[in-house]
Parts: sequence; structure tokens; C-alpha cells
Amino acid sequence: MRKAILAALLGAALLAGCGSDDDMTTREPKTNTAAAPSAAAPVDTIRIKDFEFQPSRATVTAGQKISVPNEDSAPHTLTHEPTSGEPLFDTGTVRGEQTGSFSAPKPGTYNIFCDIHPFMKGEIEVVAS
Ligand SMILES: [Cu+2]
Repeated sequence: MRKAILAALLGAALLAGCGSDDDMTTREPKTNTAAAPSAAAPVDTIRIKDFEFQPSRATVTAGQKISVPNEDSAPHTLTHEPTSGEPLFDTGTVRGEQTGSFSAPKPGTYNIFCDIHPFMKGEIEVVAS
């Protein structure tokens, strides 16, 4: 009984396989489209230049030490801007032409800003290592 069902299923599969050459061709672009959007590659450096974080939306890896070169002459910070509570990471003040750093926290999306120039804003996406 079981074999008969298997044979029937197999037969159906073979039949479907034979008739679907055209279908396969039309389906292929769909597969490619689904695979295309992927997260930006993680970076280990977020620069500050012209009073902007570059990139302003950075992807980093959890636990990774991220370098923050300040290419302006003015001091800046790269500081987590939490919705409540204390910041989870902060470079502290990075003087002009100096480089600060911070450790990327656990995976999630974090708003960042400059504590000295609060109009400087950005976002960090932390992905699992
Ligand atoms: Cu600043």
C-alpha cells in the first residue's frame, strides 16, 4: 500500500518535472531578486569628517573594536543615544586629528550622536559575529 502511494507520488513528480521547463525559466529571475537584498558588509571604522559620521548608517559586528578617526580639527564624540538609561557605548571626547574607539554591543540597532554637537546623528546596526 505504501509503495503504491510512493509510486503515485513519484509519477506525479516526474510528470510535473517534464512539463515545467518553461515554468523553471520564468521562475529563475524571482529567485535572483529574493537573494539580492543583503545587509551592508560590516565595517571596523566609522570616521568623523565635516561634522558627519561616515557612514552615517554603519553595520558592525558585535564585540568588535570600532575605530573612530576624527578628521576634523574640532573635537567630537561618537556616543550611543539610548531611548532611556545610560549610553551603552561612547568614545568619549576625540580631539581633532585623533582616533577614538568603542566596542560594538550586542546585536541590534542603535542611534548615535556627538555629545558636543548633538545635531550630528547616525545609526549603527550591530550584527552577530
Ligand atoms: Cu561633534
